[in-house]
Amino acid sequence: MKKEITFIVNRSEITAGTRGASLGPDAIFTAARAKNSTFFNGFEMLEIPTYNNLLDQTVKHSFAKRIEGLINIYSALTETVSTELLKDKFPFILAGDHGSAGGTIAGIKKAFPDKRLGVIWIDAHGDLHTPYTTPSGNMHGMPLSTVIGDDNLACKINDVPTETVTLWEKLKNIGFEGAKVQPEDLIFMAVRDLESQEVALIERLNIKNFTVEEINQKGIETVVEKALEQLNLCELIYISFDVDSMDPKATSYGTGTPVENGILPAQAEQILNGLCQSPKVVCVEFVEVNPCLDEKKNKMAEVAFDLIESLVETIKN
Ligand SMILES: [Mn+2]
Repeated sequence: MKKEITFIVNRSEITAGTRGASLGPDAIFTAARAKNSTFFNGFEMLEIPTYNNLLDQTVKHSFAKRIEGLINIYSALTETVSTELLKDKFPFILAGDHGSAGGTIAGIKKAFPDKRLGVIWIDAHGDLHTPYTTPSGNMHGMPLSTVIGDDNLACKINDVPTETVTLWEKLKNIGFEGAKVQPEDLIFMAVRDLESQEVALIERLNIKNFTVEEINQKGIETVVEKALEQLNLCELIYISFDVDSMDPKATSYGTGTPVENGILPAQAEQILNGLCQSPKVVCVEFVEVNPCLDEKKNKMAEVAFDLIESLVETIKN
């Protein structure tokens, strides 16, 4: 693809339900250094300001916890991602929790408002909740709802206060107003832990999920081909990689919400490298490494680093 990469480091964990994901990017740097690797030397590294101090304060919006901080993160992220894209750079985001990924997507649309954007979301979770449907209020379950323009009111379980609604509407319009991705341009891979509200939305919008079973049956090459084929009409593609897409037994429990029976690291490598063969891929994000929860010392970050190293080779060449 021959693109110059800019790493964007976003040490935020305000949208997760467990603590420690803000240490994820540094755990990945540590994994590299432990191997005496000079991999990260020479790349431009940009940082997004954090609002993790909100975790020390009382929650103001129980159906959209710390949304006031997330708004600031979306603003900074849309600005940084769009600026790098317009400089013809390839933004590679290393983030804490997954909650800010909607800001990355908004940043791509800010740079290229008229281009049709496809999203490949590799994750154990659907991340399609809204303040109206969330059982926990944790916003790492909502990033995709901030970009597809559907609040899933049919599955409403919460009476959301007006002040929260105002901030939610603001969040959805940062960087680019309204829906940024059409449901048919959103593809899930390895999603296997969904709540009933998300299942209903996925069925109503007919969102494709390549399950772990399907990936195992059809093989990576076919799955990559089918995914890119579905995004045929898209001009740009963004890939969001949550490490919990992988099987915790083959990696570790070093992530906020591990789910059994995921894909293997070798499969993740093949999927990521296969997708990034497409010149349409303009941005990749890695999220949810949590070294505080890792029973195998820094294993999850080590796995993530190996994947990043391999993927960067594909993107650069
Ligand atoms: Mn996840």
